[in-house]
Amino acid sequence: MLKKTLIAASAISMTVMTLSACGSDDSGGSDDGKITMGFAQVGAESGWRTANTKSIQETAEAEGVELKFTDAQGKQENQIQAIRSYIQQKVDVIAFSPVVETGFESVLQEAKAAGIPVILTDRAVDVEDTSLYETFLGSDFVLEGEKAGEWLVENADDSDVDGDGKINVVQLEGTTGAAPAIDRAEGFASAIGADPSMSVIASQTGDFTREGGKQVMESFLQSEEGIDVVFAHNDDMGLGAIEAIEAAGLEPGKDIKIITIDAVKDGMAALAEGKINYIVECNPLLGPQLMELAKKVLDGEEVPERVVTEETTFTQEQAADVLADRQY
Ligand code: GZL
Repeated sequence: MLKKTLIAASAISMTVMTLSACGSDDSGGSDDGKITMGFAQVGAESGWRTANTKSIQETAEAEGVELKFTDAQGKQENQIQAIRSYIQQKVDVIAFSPVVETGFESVLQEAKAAGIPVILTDRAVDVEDTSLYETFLGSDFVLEGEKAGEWLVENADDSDVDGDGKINVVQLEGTTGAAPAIDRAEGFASAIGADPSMSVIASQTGDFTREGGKQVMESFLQSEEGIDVVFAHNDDMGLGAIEAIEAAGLEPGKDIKIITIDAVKDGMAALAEGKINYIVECNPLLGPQLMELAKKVLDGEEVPERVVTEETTFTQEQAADVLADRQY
């Protein structure tokens, strides 16, 4: 199947439809002709994930897709087990957000052998054979990291908080091995490379959780001198860092600048309050596009290899303007 990349509008106008199973005769989809989808979710580690799960569950409900849903609690073995159970149940289509990039090859081969199409959402897998999945729906994480780094380079003057001529950045990484963690770090590093006064002096995973971000930031405040900036791979770790910075008697957003990614409500509130300095949006509302892609795949229609969600960025002033209207 010829595939291509499609930059999808952030909100594809969607007619609500009752998606009907168009798989092969022996597909184990529900008897009443509705599509049966097996979805293996990463977990419930962050505000972004909660919003992502809500979008998928609500859209399935609205569009008459029978959704079998599992929460892997951040464990790859649980995701693999869930996918295997969907294969045994002969669902019409499987979708999941791979907790990490590697280690899914064999279970994807089992799904292919069973004739069940797979759609990747949110996070990508690193596989040789891209025919193991139909399409990838999600963000360009490298671009998200670049946007964060470019803002810092553009705002370098007032980011050298201690005035030593160097801008020392500590990085709170997402889950080790996860596509957003790998790619956001890559994009950020490439962007700040433009300014020789900037460097990442310490970097450690906080596993995308608020508690993880707080604990790692506490250790950085003990071990590192002259921290000017925190770059957190998601809002939740940035919010944890705020707690650690305040507990150390410092003012987040002023004594230490903070840049995060996601733009969930709690992050946007902290941005509007001045405790975070800049947020790069990562859109979790993938439900409508996922159900649309599932219908196309089961109808045998051509789908793009990659559907990249459109996203924006927010300054403190912009956050104050949009906070009341945020959907997540
Ligand atoms: C990004 C997603 C990341 C979010 C985190 O698409 O995979 O996982 O940035 C979430 O908040 O935990």
